Amino acid sequence: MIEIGLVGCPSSGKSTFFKAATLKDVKIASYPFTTLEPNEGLGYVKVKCPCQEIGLQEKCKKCLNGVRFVPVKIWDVAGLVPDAHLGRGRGNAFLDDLMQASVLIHILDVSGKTDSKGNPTESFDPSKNIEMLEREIDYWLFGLVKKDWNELRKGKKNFMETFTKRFSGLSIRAGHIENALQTADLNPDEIDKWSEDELMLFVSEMRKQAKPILVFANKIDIPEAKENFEQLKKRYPDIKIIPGSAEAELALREASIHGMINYIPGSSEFAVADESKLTDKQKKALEFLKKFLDEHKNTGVQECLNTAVFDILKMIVVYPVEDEHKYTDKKGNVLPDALLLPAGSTPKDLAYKIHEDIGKHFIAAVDARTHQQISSDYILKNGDIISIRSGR
Ligand SMILES: Nc1nc2c(ncn2[C@@H]2O[C@H](COP(=O)(O)OP(=O)(O)OP(=O)(O)O)[C@@H](O)[C@H]2O)c(=O)[nH]1
Ligand SMILES: [Mg+2]
Repeated sequence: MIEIGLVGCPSSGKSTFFKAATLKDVKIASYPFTTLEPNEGLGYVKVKCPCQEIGLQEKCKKCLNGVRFVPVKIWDVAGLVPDAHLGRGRGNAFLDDLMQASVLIHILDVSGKTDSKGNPTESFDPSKNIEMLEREIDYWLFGLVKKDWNELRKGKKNFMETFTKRFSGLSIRAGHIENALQTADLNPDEIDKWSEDELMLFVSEMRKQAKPILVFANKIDIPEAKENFEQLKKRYPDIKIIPGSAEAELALREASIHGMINYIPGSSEFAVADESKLTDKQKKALEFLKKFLDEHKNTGVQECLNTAVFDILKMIVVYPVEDEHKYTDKKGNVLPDALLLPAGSTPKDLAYKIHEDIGKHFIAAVDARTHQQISSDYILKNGDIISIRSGR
């Protein structure tokens, strides 16, 4: 399953984002280091279910009016502060917990009302935290790389072998390491001549490759946040920055669970179920949320998850079925599964994703829309509905 890590300074709203996305009951508070142990939960990316297009909307039990939610794993950890690599705050060792994630969402408080340590302040420049966070992650990786450095310099270990092994649990693969070497223009055979700065450059490139970071400009509901967000966009044109409010998404999701409103995560509107049952306080809160959505279109939380998975990781959704005529599994469930696969995947990759045995005994694949057999090197498209024939 795709794993997404939430990182950021204390009190930036990581747990609020996590709770809004997963509905797991985690602690949220305005003091730094509310979260110490990592929280792990299921969130969802939102896609259009193909059931409508194939005329099976009535029979599809897996979507909400044509909106399908595909699960992803989300991690929420302790806050990262400047000089965490020197042991400040909670240090950076907890990054181990979320580094299986293949993409990171930096939850950044853009209101300017908390500093890098999560303490209340006024007019703090949030851009300071963007580079700080990258630097602290780099220092953490640098610490791991240094464990092998001496032996590598003495030629006692093989570079690729050592690092692919050291980083295998962190979702950093050989391709990431090779690309980092190339971008940094460094030759592993000359590692004995690398300076510490060059080693850091390699680490930083590896982080960019293996742990791309998307920024969620949180607390946009606070008036000062808008100006800060505009400044950030100008200053970092190459970084994807999505504005929003985790608190607004959480309030909408909770109101929805309690039956007060009908709200589909990521929507720009909601409908009040029964106005006569609302207290004055609830009415006021819902008015605030309506105004927020009118102004900002959405809360940004769903957009962040979708951007991370589809724009940054470049995944596609494929629907495996057993009966390509009825678009069902053996039990008759319409479009029973929606699987996330990297763009460029083939039917055989899909077979392996369904089950190792199905992959091993793969015979052929059929495109359920056309009923045509597709070749084993066919590149799957987003939204494909595929039946795999296997000799298992
Ligand atoms: N105004 C506003 N406040 C928010 C928003 N999101 C979170 N907060 C508040 O920010 C404070 C910190 O939220 P948390 O979710 O606990 O922050 P965290 O990043 O998990 O903090 P640590 O676990 O201490 O690192 C809480 O008081 C939240 O209610 C938002 O979108 N708008
Ligand atoms: Mg927290």
